[in-house]
Amino acid sequence: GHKSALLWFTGLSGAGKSTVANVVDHLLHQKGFHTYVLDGDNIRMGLNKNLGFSPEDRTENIRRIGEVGKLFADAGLLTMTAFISPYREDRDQVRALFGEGDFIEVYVKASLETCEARDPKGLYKKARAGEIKGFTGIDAPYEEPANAELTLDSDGKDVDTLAAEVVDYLEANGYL
Ligand code: GGZ
Repeated sequence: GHKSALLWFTGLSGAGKSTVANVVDHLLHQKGFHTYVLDGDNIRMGLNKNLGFSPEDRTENIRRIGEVGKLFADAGLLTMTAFISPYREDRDQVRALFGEGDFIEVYVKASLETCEARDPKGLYKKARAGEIKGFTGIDAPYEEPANAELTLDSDGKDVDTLAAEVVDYLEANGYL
């Protein structure tokens, strides 16, 4: 068996949080582990569909995701979450729900330049044009983690390399 834990991916829109988390999910499934990914597709479309992107709503978004992540971890799943989670205090509140070693903060680090160049949904372009207000990195803050367990260099490495680094971390630290 594996040690249930919550892998909390944080970073800018376009940094690759969801993509990396889904590759890790696939790799762990192949190794026979029970895992689950919480991301905007299954949370912001459902449980949190009444929340937007004001600072208050983001804080509530993260609080609920943290509580759901705790339930999934209690159920024995190795769970991954992929949300910008821009506020350090909000991430630390989630961390506080977990015991030592059960919360793993993974900073998917990409420069704003990289994310803007990728712009898979054209949202940065809209934010620059003023069509979206309060977009993270443009006119809303992103507070970098101070003590992430793992930092992934998304400017310099491809998704498969980053996913392998996460799996290596889990193996090296006795989670798998
Ligand atoms: C940031 C926004 C915004 C604003 C819509 N700011 O690339 P995406 O599309 O799929 O990732 C972004 C996603 C962020 O939702 P999160 O739940 O991760 O945010 S937070 O943790 O801050 O609550 C982006 C889209 O939603 N999006 N408006 N204003 N991202």
